[in-house]
Amino acid sequence: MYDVIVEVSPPVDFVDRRGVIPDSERQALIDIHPKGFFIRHPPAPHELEEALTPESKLFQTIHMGAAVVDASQWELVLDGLVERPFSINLEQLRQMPSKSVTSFHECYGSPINPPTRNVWRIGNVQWTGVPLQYLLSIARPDLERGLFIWSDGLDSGTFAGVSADRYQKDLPIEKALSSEVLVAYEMNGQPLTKERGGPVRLVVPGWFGTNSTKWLCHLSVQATRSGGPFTTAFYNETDPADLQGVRKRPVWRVEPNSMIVRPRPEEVVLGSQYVEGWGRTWGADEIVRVEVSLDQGDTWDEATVVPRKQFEWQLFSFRVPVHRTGRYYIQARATDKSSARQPLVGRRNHVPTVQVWLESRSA
Ligand SMILES: Nc1nc2c(c(=O)[nH]1)N[C@H]1C(S)=C(S)[C@@H](COP(=O)(O)O)O[C@H]1N2
Ligand SMILES: [Mo]
Repeated sequence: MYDVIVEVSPPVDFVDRRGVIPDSERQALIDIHPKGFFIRHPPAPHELEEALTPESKLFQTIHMGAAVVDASQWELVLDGLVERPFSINLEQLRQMPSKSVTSFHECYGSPINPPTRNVWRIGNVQWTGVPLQYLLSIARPDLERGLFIWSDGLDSGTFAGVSADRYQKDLPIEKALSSEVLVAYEMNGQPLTKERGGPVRLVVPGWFGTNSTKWLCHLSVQATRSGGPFTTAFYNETDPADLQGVRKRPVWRVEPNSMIVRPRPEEVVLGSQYVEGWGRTWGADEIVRVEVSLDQGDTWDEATVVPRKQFEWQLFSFRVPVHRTGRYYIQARATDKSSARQPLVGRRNHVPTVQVWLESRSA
């Protein structure tokens, strides 16, 4: 069930956290600036052409304000239901075995609105840092009782009328122990900026961005889910599998999704035999199939999908024969390896539509 925990000896200079003052790691916080909710929207899908999204085109989501952190004071505490609680500084973290994971990065969107509108807060980047699995192998969690790992950010403030002394999320220990989850200090080969959650953030590939705690300072193995607002009041949604619409589930795994990059919306496509294009598709599980429709879902043609490496978004391309010129509505629908498929309407991940005009070349 879990990836194997190998025995790792703690470097001698680790601070043993037993008996250390609670929350002392929060002293690395200098300020919250600017305060309050902040979204930087990504450009439209047809402008997200790069395989690896540059920093300038990657969205940002900040609930309570951006933490200004003194990197020289920064500490990461790992405690809770573990045999060897410890803390490390930035230098010690950087000396540990690191790895890079390329992953799509997607924001769930507003945790307050119902998830029916397609929101375009998506990108694909490379993260570098220490596998959380490695840090846990030093701390040695009690896997009988420790079912979750809580992560704290240094930020505090108010979001949607709710005050919180920290941004706190939780992950089931199975996900925390899978090899892709990183305690990251670089994105696209550059140190994390303040707005990205620097100096250090959690990265949870395959799961919604909300789980990737920025300005990380504390990880704690716990028996239950976290009781903070970002795991209770916000970021639980109605489970679409419950026909009564009652059961809730945490906003964790990303459902299959796709975007059409080419043609562009309202593009006039020349030629009278094919509609060609490409896009990106992603989800918690690898996407194994993308179908394209030009007739609002009556018929679907197979697109070609590039197999996934790590957790990156996947390229799909299509060339659908047509028999007339005029207006077309292009839709793309992704299916993942567990047969989960994008719905046509009514969910945040419902199929995108791009309208184009086909004109014969001689026109
Ligand atoms: N500490 C902290 N971590 C956070 C947030 C936050 O407000 N505070 N926002 C979360 C949300 S909802 C998303 S989508 C991602 C966004 O990461 P980015 O701004 O680097 O794109 O960070 C997550 N981690
Ligand atoms: Mo988000």
